[in-house]
Amino acid sequence: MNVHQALPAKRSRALEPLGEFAADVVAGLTAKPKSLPPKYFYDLTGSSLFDRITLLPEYYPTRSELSLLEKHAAEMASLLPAGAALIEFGSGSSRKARILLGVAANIECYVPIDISGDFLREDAAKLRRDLPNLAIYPVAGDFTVMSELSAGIAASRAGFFPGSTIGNFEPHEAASFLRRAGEMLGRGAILLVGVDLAKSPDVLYRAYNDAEGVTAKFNLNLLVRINRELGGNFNLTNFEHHAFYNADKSRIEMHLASTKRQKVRIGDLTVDFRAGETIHTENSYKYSIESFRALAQGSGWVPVQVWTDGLFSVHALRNAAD
Ligand code: SAH
Ligand code: AVI
Repeated sequence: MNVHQALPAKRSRALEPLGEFAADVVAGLTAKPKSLPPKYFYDLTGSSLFDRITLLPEYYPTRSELSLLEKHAAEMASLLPAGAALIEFGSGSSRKARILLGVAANIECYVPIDISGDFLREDAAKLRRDLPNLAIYPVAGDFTVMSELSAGIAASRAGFFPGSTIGNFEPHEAASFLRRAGEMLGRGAILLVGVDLAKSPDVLYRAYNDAEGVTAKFNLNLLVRINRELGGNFNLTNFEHHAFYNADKSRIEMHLASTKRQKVRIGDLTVDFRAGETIHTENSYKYSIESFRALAQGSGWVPVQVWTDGLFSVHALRNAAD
């Protein structure tokens, strides 16, 4: 597991040597069009802001998925083998895993993987207090760079990838992720994946443009993080949250739009912005049940079962690859 490394706060004005965060920021802000990878939303503040998003009236995906899990957890758990290790990709506050763990006596240990290391450690401490009989092995790192898990983790593994975090990948990246997850979990393994569904553009628009402005704060926190960790001087009042549904690509796009022509410094790098120019910060792809099944089948997985309320879906997939 490649543990996420960023430059320590204000350490280097010259951005040398480049940590992974610094290198990705330089690459993204010198590219045309400008973009930044969404995985950098999640420092301690970003993870807490995401938790607030999940409670917003407009953000239906979490409510939908929680109620699907509450209704069908026993059936989902019955697909997992005895003595399984449950590996969660992007565990956040583990709220959804708690539902499965509550009914699945067949789960021997829980392995939450998350890039937001401080948040992950706090969450694991709470889980250990609440579930003292469960072995918990948190892994702080990037789940797109997965290598072998520690040998101590049970050989029969099940994967859990809720939240529609898979929608934050480009479809070809989602396919590569599914292939790598298959290698990590082993032949015959079950993967439970939460996938948001395409629906009315108005409902989608509101989910990413909440009235309270929490999603805007979540998006802008990326600039706060660059200022703090990489010595940037973004003035937050000169950038706006933009989120809209791109129907051709079946995805919500999030951007940070420069409200005027300006220069921003990040260490020694100077970045020019035109008025209205944006940094593309996230895509959130929306699938149909059939389009997601086709993606999974093309990546070595056999669809076993799907649970849906029409807004959101949870798929059980079985790994068919060697
Ligand atoms: N599973 C939770 C949280 C979803 S939010 C839920 O369903 O509510 C997405 C989570 O994935 C965040 O906790 C974020 O820190 C984590 N994450 C995003 N990109 C990641 C990456 N490349 N590697 C590891 N974790 C990542
Ligand atoms: C984690 N991920 C699936 C969320 C989403 O809906 O794409 C992140 C998010 N971005 C804005 N609001 C929530």
